[in-house]
Amino acid sequence: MAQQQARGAFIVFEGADRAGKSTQCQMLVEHLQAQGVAAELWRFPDRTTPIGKMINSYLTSQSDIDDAAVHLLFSANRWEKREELLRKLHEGTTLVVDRYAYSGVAFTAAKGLPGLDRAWCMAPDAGLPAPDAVFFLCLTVEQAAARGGYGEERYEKDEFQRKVLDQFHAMRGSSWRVVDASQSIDAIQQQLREQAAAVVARCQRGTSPVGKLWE
Ligand code: ADP
Ligand code: 2DT
Ligand code: MG
Repeated sequence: MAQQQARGAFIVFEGADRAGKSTQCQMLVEHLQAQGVAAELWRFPDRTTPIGKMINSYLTSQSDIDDAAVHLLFSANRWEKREELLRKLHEGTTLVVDRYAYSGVAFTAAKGLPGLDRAWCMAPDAGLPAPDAVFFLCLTVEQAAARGGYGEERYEKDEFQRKVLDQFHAMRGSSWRVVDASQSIDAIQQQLREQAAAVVARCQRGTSPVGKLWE
């Protein structure tokens, strides 16, 4: 039988651009810390590493990178953080992560390029640590548009965002909690806190080892 060990929870936020991921992640981490839960906010891409700097340069259109190659860079950016991520979880730290491999698959598959279908997009992330829960903040492109204009980054266009949303919906699995992101910031946060508390408690009991994508 697998050894039982208390650990931190691995919680991922996904959703459309401007659905409120960054706002809610930040609030959830502060709440968990105030409750005495060791918790850290992470995000992907992690733009601070050498690979992350290449990704940042691509997203801000300072460089062009082949679509397949940049997809592999986004995945490599997760693999380079794998050891630290697992160490933190096993030390008991809960990680609240702003985007993960689901964004990786959704954004590249949404390009609709020959050869880069969903199966191809999923392959490089296979075997990465799987989150204990994915909080999907669900908002239409029209609702998101009411929150103000896009920034300057690549991918921030209505038509493309619609295709990304279709890809996300096609990937919804059993660990996903879909939250109506059109509610007030506080109402959403309340629901997330309840869901997160259950996930954190389950991981603290030590009965669920960290899984692997895409098993
Ligand atoms: P994301 O990280 O998903 O792109 P942000 O958290 O950066 O989204 O939020 C995008 C914008 O929408 C910000 O200006 C934020 O203040 C606003 N916002 C976030 N959540 C809500 C909400 N529930 N209702 C209205 N505006 C929101
Ligand atoms: P933000 O920093 O605003 O979240 O934007 N992306 C992200 C990918 O194309 N592939 C990935 O693997 C990940 C994690 C989504 C980051 C942008 O990068 C896109 C929007
Ligand atoms: Mg954000």
